[in-house]
Amino acid sequence: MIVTRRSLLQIGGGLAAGLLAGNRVGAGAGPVEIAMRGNADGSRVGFDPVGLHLDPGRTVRWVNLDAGNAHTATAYHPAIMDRPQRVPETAEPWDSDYLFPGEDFSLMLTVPGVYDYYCVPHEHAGMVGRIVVGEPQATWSGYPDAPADGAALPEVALSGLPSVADILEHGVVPGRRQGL
Ligand SMILES: [Cu+2]
Repeated sequence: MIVTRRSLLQIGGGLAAGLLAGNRVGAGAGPVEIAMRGNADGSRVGFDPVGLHLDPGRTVRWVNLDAGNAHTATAYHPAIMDRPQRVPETAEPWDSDYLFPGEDFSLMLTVPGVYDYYCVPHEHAGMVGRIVVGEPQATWSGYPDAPADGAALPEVALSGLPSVADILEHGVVPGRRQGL
């Protein structure tokens, strides 16, 4: 897993929306963008898309397109604020730290599996996301809806995660964008 430092945003526009036409996002092209969106008072926030199916080795770039709020993209992992592990066992956890409006954070995902992540200040508002890397394997059984350690996420977070089946079927699952 390779992390690059966040950098100032250069808005290309419509990159995430452009993914909606396709199925699984194939290897080869540039970073796949996930927008961080929100309204002025932070009561409605989210990742868009909220679900992605990627080939191993693809880079994801979270971009804060929300003018009014800082956001993070943070792996569910015991090493980061002692949360339940919801990324593949051999994957390194990540935390983007706070991204202010216009900032972004990039990460290459190489280990196949299901990655669940959240926004530290907005998990309580259901700001979570899920990325599936590679083809499902039998060794994924029980994951991610029954983590081995039995620790549960807040209901608002669990209900915000798209199902693995939906992600595999559609490749890209758009986030909630009404009013954002
Ligand atoms: Cu947030």
